[in-house]
Amino acid sequence: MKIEVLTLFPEIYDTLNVSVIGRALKNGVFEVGVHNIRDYSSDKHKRCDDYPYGGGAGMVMTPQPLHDAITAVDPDRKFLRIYLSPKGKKLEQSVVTELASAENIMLINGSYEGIDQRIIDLDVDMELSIGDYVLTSGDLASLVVINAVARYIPDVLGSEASTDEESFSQGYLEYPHYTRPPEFMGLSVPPVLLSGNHAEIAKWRKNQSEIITKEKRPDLL
Ligand code: 4F9
Repeated sequence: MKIEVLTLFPEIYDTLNVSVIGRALKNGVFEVGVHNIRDYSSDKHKRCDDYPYGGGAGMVMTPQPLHDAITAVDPDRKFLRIYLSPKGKKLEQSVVTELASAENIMLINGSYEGIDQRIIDLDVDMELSIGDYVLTSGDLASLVVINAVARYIPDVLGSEASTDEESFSQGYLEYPHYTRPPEFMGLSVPPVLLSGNHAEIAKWRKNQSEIITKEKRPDLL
């Protein structure tokens, strides 16, 4: 998979070079290209924002640098072009797995009050929100999308890790985990997990998933 990111703050994406995602990028398991929208501004001061028509607070990103960046990076419209916005479709695990099946994804990041609507009308395939709150730019949302999607690319997670028993994968929250020691600060590991009886362990985990989901997220049931 190739992900192209358009942003005014390319340094934010330096954090992609650490941990699980950093290892996958270093190994070429997938690719992320980061492009500075400012480089495409034809303004003599490289400006990318201007006052909103109709008045009001804040600035709006002008269409020219965005349109030129988008069409330079994706001249043949091979990318699923996503604009990160609180007005978008809400990101959830089912959307993540859908996106993971795309070959090419472009993440377009607005700053300030947002981008000129004509860019959304002309150049964007999908608006995506990571939740009902406002950020200073779409970039942290893009990092969330990259991280969540990358986990479904083969070879990103080590062979020990799996996406099919975790929270949301079967419509339930995941069961609790324990490791050594068997007793910590007076709290014991549930004995069934030490029993070696795999059928009983599976039954306990399924039951725990149901109890926890009912208690914490009844909306999922
Ligand atoms: C994007 C918020 C996606 C939530 C973009 C300001 C945003 C956002 N999900 N906030 N710009």
